[in-house]
Amino acid sequence: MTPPLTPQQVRFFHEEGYLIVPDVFPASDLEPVRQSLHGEINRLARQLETEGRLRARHEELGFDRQLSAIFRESKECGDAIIRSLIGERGGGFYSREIFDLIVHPALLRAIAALVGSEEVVASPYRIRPKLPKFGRGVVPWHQDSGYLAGLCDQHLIITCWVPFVDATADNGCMEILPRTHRGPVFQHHAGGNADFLVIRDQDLPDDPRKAITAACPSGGAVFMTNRTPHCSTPNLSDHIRWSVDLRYKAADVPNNVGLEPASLDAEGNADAKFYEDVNVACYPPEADFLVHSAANPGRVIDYREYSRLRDVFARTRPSFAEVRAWPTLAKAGE
Ligand SMILES: O=C(O)CCC(=O)C(=O)O
Repeated sequence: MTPPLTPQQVRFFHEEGYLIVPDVFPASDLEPVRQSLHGEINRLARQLETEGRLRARHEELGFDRQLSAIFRESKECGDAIIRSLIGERGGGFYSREIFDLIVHPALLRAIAALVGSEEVVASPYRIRPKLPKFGRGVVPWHQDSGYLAGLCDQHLIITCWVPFVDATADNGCMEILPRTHRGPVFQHHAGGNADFLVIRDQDLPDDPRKAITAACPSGGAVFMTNRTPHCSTPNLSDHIRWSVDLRYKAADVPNNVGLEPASLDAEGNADAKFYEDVNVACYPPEADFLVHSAANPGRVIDYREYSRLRDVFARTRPSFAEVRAWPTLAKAGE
């Protein structure tokens, strides 16, 4: 069993705003997730092939290269697959294997130590296939709180970034600006690269040249706070830099655990009470769920309940409070 985080690691996280743990679990524990994503890519590719939009599935290239070949053959098909995996306003692909990763005991032990609570809530995650030389894979400087409701700014929400390949400067791992996470949520702008939010260099709390390169081997994880500025760099390698960023918090941080619409009409509109209640969550459009509680084990969710909940939220029309409105970046010359 992987040893729990040491007090030194926990202290480092709180002082620096991040922690890289190279050996959270054996890299082989990620194989089921890789296979489940690969299976989904093949399913989507087969569908596009049947519709006559894709000539070949390129399955023989394997998980680390197949999507690039699809993209080279048809940008439209590559985009369709990536959109389906990542989701639009959230959602995206989920599977039992991804759920098993979210509730991996070694990860939950680390999260409990970092949030200082044994009751842990998991929040929406994002799958990131960063293709080689793929402009949209480059994520500009931001704090994750930029994407979350302001009421959660002063709470601790952990981003747990798990690579499915060894993440290096060459294939576009993240960069992190240390010791800058105790301040406010800095000025973000909408309309950064690939429409991501961006903190302009002049609005960063420190010189971006002081950033650390957050390389992390497969089997490890990069933990950050929601106010830790970070970005990710281009993939200059010949393979896809797959990763997922999972999110966790202590159970007393605002959340929508246990909330769901009393009813949904044919268009997916929920009752007013649901929207009122759910809008106190850090990210209302997606479900939070309890993943560890010795105090309330009966409320800890299993995969069946998780998939039911995801489907309910996916069918619910987005009548959620504006999570955050940032000004749009001025174009050059404006
Ligand atoms: O995976 C990446 O390249 C960027 C991840 C990121 O920005 C995040 O997890 O907030």
